[in-house]
Amino acid sequence: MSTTAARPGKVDPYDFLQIDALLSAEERLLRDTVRRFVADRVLPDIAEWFEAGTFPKELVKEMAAMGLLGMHLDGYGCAGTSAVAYGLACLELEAGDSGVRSFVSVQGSLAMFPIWRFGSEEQKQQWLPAMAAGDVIGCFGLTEPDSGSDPGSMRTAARRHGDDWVLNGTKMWITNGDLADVAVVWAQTDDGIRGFIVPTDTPGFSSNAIHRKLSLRASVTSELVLSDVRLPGDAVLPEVAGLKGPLSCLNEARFGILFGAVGAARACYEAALGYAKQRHQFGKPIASFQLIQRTLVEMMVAVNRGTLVALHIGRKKDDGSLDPTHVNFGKLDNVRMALDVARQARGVLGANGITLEYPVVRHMNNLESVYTYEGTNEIHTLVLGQAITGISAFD
Ligand code: TGC
Ligand code: FAD
Repeated sequence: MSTTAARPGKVDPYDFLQIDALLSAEERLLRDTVRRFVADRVLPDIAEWFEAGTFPKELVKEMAAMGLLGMHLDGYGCAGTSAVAYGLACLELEAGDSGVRSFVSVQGSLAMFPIWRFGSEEQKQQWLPAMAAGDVIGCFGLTEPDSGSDPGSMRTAARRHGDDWVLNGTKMWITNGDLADVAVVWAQTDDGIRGFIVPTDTPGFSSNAIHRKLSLRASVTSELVLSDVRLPGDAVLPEVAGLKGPLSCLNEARFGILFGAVGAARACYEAALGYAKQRHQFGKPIASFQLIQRTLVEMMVAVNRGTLVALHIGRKKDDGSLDPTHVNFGKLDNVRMALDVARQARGVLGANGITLEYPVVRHMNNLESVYTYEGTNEIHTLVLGQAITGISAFD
């Protein structure tokens, strides 16, 4: 019979459960490459970008060169990585800032994915290689001023005029809106909700940046206005009609978020652990106080648990056994976990916890958006409620 002796000091506080060992060498290499990029190119300037409310557009081509745009898609200039590899990239990017991960999520999972999954061969050839290369930036217009959690109630409409389509409506809270060269816009038609590829220089299309945000400040969020936007007949995505089109895209982006949120949580935990060991009060490091140790342990356990949940869901996606509701589970639990960890870390940092000198309050504020977008906490709860009871709370 073997016994496991306690080995105090032998565990790694930054990888307590040795989750690293569950990754392949290729996955670790990818993870380390993105982590280095974040350390070199994001962390030195992120506080300034956040404070100024600017997105670092200069990073787009660099992220494209690393294969991060549409990275889990095959062909058309995309890297074709596994789902887990895509998740790990999102985790590392969001350990830098949710805004950087948001850019990658929207470009790859919300703008490129619908073209890749539901587009014609001509549409794929026209748009995907340029988007993977970062030469064309995309956005995804689903939400409207009066239609958020219930996208089926959208008012934006596309009507046939001869062979053309004419779109009218307003989309709200659109990530990358002002940066975008192309928008994937979802609109009501006589055949139900359809997706349209809208070049943003089409007459009648305009975007207005949303200012005064206190969250995701290093990310562009916009209103899109479509006023008699006339598009050729082949602007519609031919392979899908109905709400399942945009909801399929959300599965992809939510998958990136359930990994990404762990990155933000990890960054907050590591900041709190480092701070607690060097900050002295009452003649000793605050890390020596039992209440602070409990807080640090709660954070550490939460981050390890969230990482395992993400990895499990990622492995299921890769082996084809994933149910979409597993993604709802991961988005619900990992984002609320990350927000909770960020708030605990902020407390450990005391007054320093409210400044941009440390990453914690920036992550905490960002996570308030992550909690709301891609389906709120309540929406994911109700989807899971339906999954386990068989009763829809939406009908
Ligand atoms: P419901 O009647 O349940 O379904 C309508 C049709 O859709 C199908 N479906 C799905 N298909 C694929 N994946 C899923 N997860 C799906 N869930 C449902 C369903 O089978 C049905 O198909 P069919 O063929 O029978 O017509 O739809 P509902 O109207 O009751 O709504 C369900 C609900 C509330 C869960 C859904 O509307 C929802 O998820 N609402 C939340 C909206 C949301 O998440 N919006 C996000 C906007 S994009 C964004 O936030 C980007 S942030 C980006 C960033 O910066 O990172
Ligand atoms: P509402 O739907 O009005 O919800 C308000 C409150 O009511 C929430 O707490 C909600 O959970 C609750 N609620 C609603 N319905 C129910 C119910 N049936 N039962 C219980 N509670 C309920 N959208 C895009 O299309 N593209 C983007 O790129 C994009 N980027 C975004 C970026 C940012 C920074 C933000 C903040 C949002 C973005 N969104 C985007 C919009 C986002 O998806 C919506 O904000 C989200 O879906 C919620 O919609 P809402 O804000 O209208 O809230």
